[in-house]
Amino acid sequence: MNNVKKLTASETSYELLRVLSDGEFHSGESLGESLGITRAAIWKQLKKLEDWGLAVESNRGVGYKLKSSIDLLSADEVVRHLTTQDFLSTLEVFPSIDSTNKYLLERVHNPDFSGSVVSAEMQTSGRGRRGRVWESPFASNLYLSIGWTTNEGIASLEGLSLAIGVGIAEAVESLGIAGNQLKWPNDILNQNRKLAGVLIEIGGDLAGDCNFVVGIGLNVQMQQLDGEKIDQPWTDLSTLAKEQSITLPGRNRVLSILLNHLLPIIANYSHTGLQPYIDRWQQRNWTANQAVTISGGASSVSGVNLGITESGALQLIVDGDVRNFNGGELSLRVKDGSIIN
Ligand code: BT5
Repeated sequence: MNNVKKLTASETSYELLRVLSDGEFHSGESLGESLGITRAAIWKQLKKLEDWGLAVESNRGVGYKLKSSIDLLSADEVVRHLTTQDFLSTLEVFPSIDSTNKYLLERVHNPDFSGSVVSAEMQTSGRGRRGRVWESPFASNLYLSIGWTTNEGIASLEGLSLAIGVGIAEAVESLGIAGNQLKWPNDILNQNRKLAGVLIEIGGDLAGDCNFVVGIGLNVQMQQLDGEKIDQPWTDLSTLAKEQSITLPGRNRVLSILLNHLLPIIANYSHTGLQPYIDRWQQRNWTANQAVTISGGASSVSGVNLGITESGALQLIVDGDVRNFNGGELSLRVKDGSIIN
């Protein structure tokens, strides 16, 4: 078995939160003792938790508690359930980061870049495509990036975001959740609500080995208030589990399951290409055989959605002709002409 470097950030505030994560009262004295700091220092650390959007209740003479218990990430826990350790070099978990993709893109020259995974409880600048924002509230969802290197050239990665979409959908289905849909090129929906997104970014020098980062945001248990900032319908695993009467495992377990599906796809993609994933993608094609509009910049074309080609292009029937589209975005045109992103 591979010796995976596992690192869970050991910031004092994160350690403090781990003690409080049971949702029970803890006295200032006992918190100070378990962390080896003074009571005054505890108070300072508690303020930091508020920056992460967490409400801490205090009761004179009793101590401090969180509003409710919280399921925190742990690199050890994730690795415990991994069946794909051999693909992994490092797994890092942070309480807060600007963007997990940005973090790995800044480390493409690290010797253990290929096979490195980074995950965080929250992102302060979580990114989507074209400068869009990925809402990333604390300890609610999964935000992760996987770094990899291929010497087969950038062309060998064609269609990878579609294969990743299949991997995410299958991971979610292995939890017992049905009804996932794949929206070309990179969204995972469930009953027309966005559950997850994928952002693949290429780092460094394009001439030599190709270093890339696969970023995934998967909603697990997002508060309504956080979701209000999202300008399209969204959902999360806990809502789906409730709707489908399923018991969901904790976030660490979900993260392991996700990695078990995605690491082999990424590791082998330069050799397999999109071929093994095409049918699995088509089965989940959102708006299959329906009228859609594809838009890129100011221009847009409408046609009937036939699904993807072998190279991962979207195929539409436009005015009786079959046409392939490689860039742009898909948006569904509903009968009254309004657009759902
Ligand atoms: C994506 O972009 O769907 C790619 C999202 C990738 C996020 C991951 S998190 C880990 C890694 N590190 C990063 O910094 N990013 C990656 P796009 O197709 O452009 O979709 C963005 C749109 O999705 C936004 O404009 C919103 O409409 C919607 N959105 C934002 N946050 C969302 C959320 N948490 N759940 C569902 N939809 C969201």
